[in-house]
Amino acid sequence: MQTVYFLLGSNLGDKKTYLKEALLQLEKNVGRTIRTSSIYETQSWGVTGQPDYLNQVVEMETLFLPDKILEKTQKIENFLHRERTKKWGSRTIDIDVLFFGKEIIDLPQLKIPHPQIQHRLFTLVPLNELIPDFVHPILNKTIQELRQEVGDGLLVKKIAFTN
Ligand code: PH2
Ligand code: MG
Ligand code: MG
Repeated sequence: MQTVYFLLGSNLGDKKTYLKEALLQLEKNVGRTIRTSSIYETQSWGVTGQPDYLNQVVEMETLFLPDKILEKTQKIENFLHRERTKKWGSRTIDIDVLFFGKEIIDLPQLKIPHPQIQHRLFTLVPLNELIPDFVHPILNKTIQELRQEVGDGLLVKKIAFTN
């Protein structure tokens, strides 16, 4: 059994529903949810002029190995109408593996920890809600420390839904 952290992101269509559906599909196909972060409205990182995202981190326990998890998350993305156009293009759903326990994986198709974690407030803020003291296995800093160091200047706002 391993603990895996996913980042969910959506900036196209009914974003909140896509996050919810992605979580249901992960529970059906990948593992059991331990905790979820709040949902955040975040300004698009890397490409300007795109709609804001909703982002959320999910903590799960799983029996699957990372390559199998990648296969499953890609299937879920396709099922939820993900179209792969340009790099960082708007998408109904993006499911990224952030951490798989403390394991380090460096394959052409899969890098864990996710190589961009330390540059992105939209990832570090929800992650910091769940695991502030988790030490990044490559950078050897806690999430809290990384969160304090990053300054991409983009808004990350917690949102409360009424249902
Ligand atoms: N994902 C990206 C690129 N930019 N910006 C925000 N705010 N949230 C994302 O999930 C995101 C992004 C590539 O996957
Ligand atoms: Mg992504
Ligand atoms: Mg992705």
